Amino acid sequence: MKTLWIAASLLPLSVLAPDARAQLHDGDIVVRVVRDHLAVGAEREDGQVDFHVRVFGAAFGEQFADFTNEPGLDSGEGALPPGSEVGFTIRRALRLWDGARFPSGLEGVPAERIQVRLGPLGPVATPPDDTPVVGFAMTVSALGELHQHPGYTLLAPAGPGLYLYECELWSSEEPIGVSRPFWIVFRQLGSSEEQERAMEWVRTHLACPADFNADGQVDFFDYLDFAGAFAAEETAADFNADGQLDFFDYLDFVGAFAECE
Ligand SMILES: [Ca+2]
Ligand SMILES: [Ca+2]
Repeated sequence: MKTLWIAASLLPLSVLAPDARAQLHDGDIVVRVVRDHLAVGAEREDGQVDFHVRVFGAAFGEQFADFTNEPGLDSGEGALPPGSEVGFTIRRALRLWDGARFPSGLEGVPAERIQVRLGPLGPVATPPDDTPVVGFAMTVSALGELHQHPGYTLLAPAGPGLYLYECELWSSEEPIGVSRPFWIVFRQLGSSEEQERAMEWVRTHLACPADFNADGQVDFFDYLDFAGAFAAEETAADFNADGQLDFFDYLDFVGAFAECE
């Protein structure tokens, strides 16, 4: 059963499945199985899912002070094994935007932490240092859908600024691997223009799509892995995610590689 499910997810269509089957919710993080691992992305206007999107934004205080339950996680129906669980791991401490970057060292860690809970699940909080914190698991419906909005609370002193939260998703189904890291830039007061700048910085510096082997570095090994996947006509080499494997994918990869290296 598990094997069959994974096998079905290996079909090229699953990468680019048009979402006739799903009512995805605007702005949510889309969760799917791509090949043999979880993947996150965002729905495009044409209804396909762009798995290069790994940076998301949210603002505290739109309904309650220091709180937001956006962005949610949304898979659409039939995207995940029914009855399985999807959980998250917070990969590191928060970082505070300094106007030009999110410092990687611990000097960039603010006094604030973000607490995550969903009804009776949690709470868990971002760590004070870069020791990962395993969060809670959420159950996939009998229809194979996960749609949840965990609540995020910015803890005292809850000062203004842009906070970088880094996490990954895992599945209770063993053959399904962990997602690549993804990021949420939370805004406490301040301007959405500055938030967009911060998100762009994360896209360029932390979430480069040319990091093909997802080890956080963009180097020649990514090129080798991409070239190998391309030669083997693997779905992952459909770099511009248009459902075709062609020279444009190669060009796009080389372009992204040059941009991030
Ligand atoms: Ca890499
Ligand atoms: Ca393509």
